[in-house]
Amino acid sequence: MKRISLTQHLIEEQRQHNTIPAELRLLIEVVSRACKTISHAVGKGALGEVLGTSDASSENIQGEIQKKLDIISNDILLEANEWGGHLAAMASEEMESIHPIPNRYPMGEYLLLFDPLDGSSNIDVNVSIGTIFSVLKAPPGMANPTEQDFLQPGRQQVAAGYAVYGPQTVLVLTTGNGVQSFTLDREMGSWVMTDSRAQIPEDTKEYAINASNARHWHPPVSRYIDELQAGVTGERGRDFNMRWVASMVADVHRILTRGGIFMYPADARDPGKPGKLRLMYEANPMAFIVEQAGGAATDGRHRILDIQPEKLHQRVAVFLGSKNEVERVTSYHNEA
Ligand code: AHM
Ligand code: MG
Repeated sequence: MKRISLTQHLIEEQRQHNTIPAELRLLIEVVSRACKTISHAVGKGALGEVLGTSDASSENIQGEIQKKLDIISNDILLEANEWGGHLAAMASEEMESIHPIPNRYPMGEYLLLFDPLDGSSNIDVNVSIGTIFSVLKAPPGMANPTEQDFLQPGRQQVAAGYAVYGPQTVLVLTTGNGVQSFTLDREMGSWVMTDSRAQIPEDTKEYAINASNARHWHPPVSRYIDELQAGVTGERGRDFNMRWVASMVADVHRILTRGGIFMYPADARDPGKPGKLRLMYEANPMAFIVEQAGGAATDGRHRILDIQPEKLHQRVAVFLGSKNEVERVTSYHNEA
């Protein structure tokens, strides 16, 4: 088998399609290197004394208790990306405000956003977790980056990806020309392309939702799930299977591999809080990847990539994956 490394892929993309300027290539290489370091820390588990919560008082901006690995991963990404000269600023799910590049380093033209370790509830139980990232261009003429500069709709992303730390460590990437996957060769320390064009089937018999919230769901979600659960004798005329890892990276990775629909809807608990997932760090990068693989992603009514963000840490309802299912549940919302 001819092995194509991440570096070779990026250079060839740059040559053939001109979609990856040199600075963006450098940025992606640095992020992917940071993911290797995080993968290593994750893999050590209790031996590296990296499990558990950081300390009793440590909460992130969302009011969630931070795990040691959340903080370690955040620091790894910040340190790796500060000095390369390709970024103007970063923003993270784990930090209240944006992180401008320190004055001692040159300022580049990109903005990097990340969820350093997604699936925090799975860290201590040895279940797949991951890193999600999104890259935007800084607005032209920007001098000192502010939060406002990050508030661009997801369709303006120039790259997005995730690394999933599971039985294998896999990096999934899009720069707007399809979706490629790279598996970490742990002995060589290199990313090797293992899928050059991921495609999500339009139809599926598998869905993912946290069903413990069923009593809070809005009617369009209940209607859709009831239909799936009615199985072969119901309206859909076939059985559907359910999977829920509770790490978005792992659930999305399964969908990218064999299809499915992933849902984290808004519900009746708190009308001012639309869903759990964050638009800028989770929904946008995943929506970009899913669309590039032939799938669809909506908030129940609108395309996620068209949402104009109002806040850095904004939450959003998410329905993504196999196109025909996403369109169906979206139509139920729009009829209601
Ligand atoms: P996190 O970023 O704090 O880890 O939260 C996001 C995670 C997603 O990965 C996952 O889909 C979801 O939260 C699971 O939520 P729940 O615990 O309600 O099932
Ligand atoms: Mg997350």
